[in-house]
Amino acid sequence: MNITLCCTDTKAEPWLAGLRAAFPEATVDVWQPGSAQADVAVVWAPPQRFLDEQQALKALFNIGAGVDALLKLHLPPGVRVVRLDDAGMSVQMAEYVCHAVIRHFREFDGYEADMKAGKWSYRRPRDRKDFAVGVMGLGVLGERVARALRVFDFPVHGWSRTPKAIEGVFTHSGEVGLETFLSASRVLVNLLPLTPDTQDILNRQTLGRLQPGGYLINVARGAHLVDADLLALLDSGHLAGATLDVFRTEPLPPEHPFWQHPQITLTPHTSARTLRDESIAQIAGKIRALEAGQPIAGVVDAIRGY
Ligand code: NDP
Ligand code: OXD
Repeated sequence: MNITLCCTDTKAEPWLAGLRAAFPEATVDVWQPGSAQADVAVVWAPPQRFLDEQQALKALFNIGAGVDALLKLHLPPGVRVVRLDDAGMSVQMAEYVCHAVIRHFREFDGYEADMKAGKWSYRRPRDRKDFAVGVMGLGVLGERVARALRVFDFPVHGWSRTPKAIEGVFTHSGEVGLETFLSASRVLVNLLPLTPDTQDILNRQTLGRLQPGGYLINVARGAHLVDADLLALLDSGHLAGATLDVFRTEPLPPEHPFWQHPQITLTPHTSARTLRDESIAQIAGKIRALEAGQPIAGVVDAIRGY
């Protein structure tokens, strides 16, 4: 077997060492223009030239959960695109989202500012019944996040394309379920994949349906959010704030108004990082399963877009 590695923005050497250790019998190399044809590729943001040259690939393993960037490229015919299926990401996402929800709900930013100013003062406890959290996307990450929020007794709503049942979570699905889902939610967490159906889904109309004092947590993709609509809803007072981990352009350009906005908390696309050892173990297991003709989880449906 011939395995090729093509990772833009990621150091290739440790991945190469891990894959070589997992496949001592195979040839595992970093792709260079003109490299030999490989059977399997492990990629992050590969250039189109890589795919144009590697026309014999049977499987393309993405070292991330989102495949939106990959699906914009012309892929070799018949290649199976496989996304990372948790591999240590869902627990990180649950930590990040619970932290953001609780920080907002308990007004910890306000307390931090008070303490820095030498001010000892209390805020009136808020009722968590008034802080229903809506999780958009109930896949590998969204379901884990919804379950984690339930541990803190927040009312939790979830929205997916097809109907789901998750204990303790009010579930909604499809276009018909969207309006009820949004109007039941005060805090909105986005964990949808970026597809033609979900691009710009966080806009004036949808965010405007959240309960007054709404709060947005976007941890999926920047292109889900219409930036100007978020700013307008913050200015109007309909939304109380936002925590954003992902942006239309990354790194976020220095002149972007999000940087200085007092009601926006930013992090640099770090809510759920790809963990190398877990990812290599998962990918190696799937390559072995494919070799043995067994089915694997995480194969992307290119028509559906995720
Ligand atoms: P999954 O594919 O497991 O889940 C996607 C969920 O979204 C499913 O529940 C699916 O519904 C739902 N969905 C898709 N399209 C629609 C639609 N049109 N309407 C309603 N629901 C829809 O993805 P993951 O949970 O693994 O990851 C989600 C996204 O998180 C990734 O695509 C990526 O963009 C982002 N991400 C961000 C990271 C970060 O660090 N910021 C890290 C990792 C991922 P159904 O169940 O019915 O199919
Ligand atoms: C991913 C990401 O999709 O890191 O895995 O955003």
